[in-house]
Amino acid sequence: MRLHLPFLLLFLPLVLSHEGREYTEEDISNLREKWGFEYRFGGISTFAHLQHAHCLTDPHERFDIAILGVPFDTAVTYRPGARFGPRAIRAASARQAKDMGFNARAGINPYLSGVKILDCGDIPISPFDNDLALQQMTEAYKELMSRSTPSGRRPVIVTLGGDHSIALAALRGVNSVYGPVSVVHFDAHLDTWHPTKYASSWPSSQSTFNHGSMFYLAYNESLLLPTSNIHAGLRTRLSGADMGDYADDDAQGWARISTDDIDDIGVAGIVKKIVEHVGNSKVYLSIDIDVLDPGAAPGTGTPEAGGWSTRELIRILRGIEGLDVVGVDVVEVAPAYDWAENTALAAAHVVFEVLSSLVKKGRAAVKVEAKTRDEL
Ligand SMILES: [Mn+2]
Repeated sequence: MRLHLPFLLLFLPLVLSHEGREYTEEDISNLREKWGFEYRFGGISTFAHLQHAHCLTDPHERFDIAILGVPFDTAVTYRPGARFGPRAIRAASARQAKDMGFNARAGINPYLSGVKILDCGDIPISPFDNDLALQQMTEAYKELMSRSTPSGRRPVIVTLGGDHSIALAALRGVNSVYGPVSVVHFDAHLDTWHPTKYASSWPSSQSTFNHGSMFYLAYNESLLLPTSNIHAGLRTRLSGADMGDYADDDAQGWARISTDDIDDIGVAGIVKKIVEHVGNSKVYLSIDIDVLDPGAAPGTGTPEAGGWSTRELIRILRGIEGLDVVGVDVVEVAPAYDWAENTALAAAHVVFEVLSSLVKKGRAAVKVEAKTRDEL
């Protein structure tokens, strides 16, 4: 140990000379040529190796699409753990990258399209106080939705959840720009439950905000269009001894596609039903990963047996690529219950499909605008 100080002093002049080294542009270009790449399994984990920016604190960083982590899971009715969803989905997206990102189904590479997609990091959210957490999420969404994209529009935020309750804050953000929107909701569960359906003799204001009631709350805040919302992939048990939950859901303006419908009307029938139902309205796309069968996605908070395969969900998402989507979430990935990254991989791929659709639709819109200007 005593030898360390003299030993270090011996090398001090060498260290100082390195600190003082001037790098030419050629030196830097050599360094970049040698080290300026990442293997799929290397690098700091952002979604699909996208550029990271702390968008909430840097209003000058412009983007068309933001990947935003919302690590919140203290509003769940069963298994917690989705606070680790964003980092699991990012890790599982590692094989997605610019140079290997062409989506053959969609005919586009969302990462080589000129559309600026940033990984905006996570919203810092209190795990101790859900009233505060909802306020923090709401402010964060409204802040990011108020930004202008490079082409002067409003950005689309693609959320990595988090439990499903975060959709309330995301819808408030979307509402601050567009007013009420349609919701296309992939889920095994309704999530329109009146908060009193969760029995407690200790009611409180915070307990009304949970991951099975956020669309009920959104309806009561008039964030949804009155009749153009639709669930897809339902197979939940209902409360009580009748169809009362469906009646409540009807009253909130929702249509329902059950998991079993895929056997009767197929992927094409489901796509048709969704597209016809929401029409040209602005759409918030909310994807609870528990819509998938637990065999394909075990890492989730409230698994329900007998769900769709990942392939079926992907094909349905491809089918609805023309919808006017203004906000997206992929939620309820809880990696502690996952098996070999199955759930996180499914979520990462679902995000890839959604990004492909957003970019395709966005580029089409840009082309239309350009043509109009030329004609003038
Ligand atoms: Mn849900």
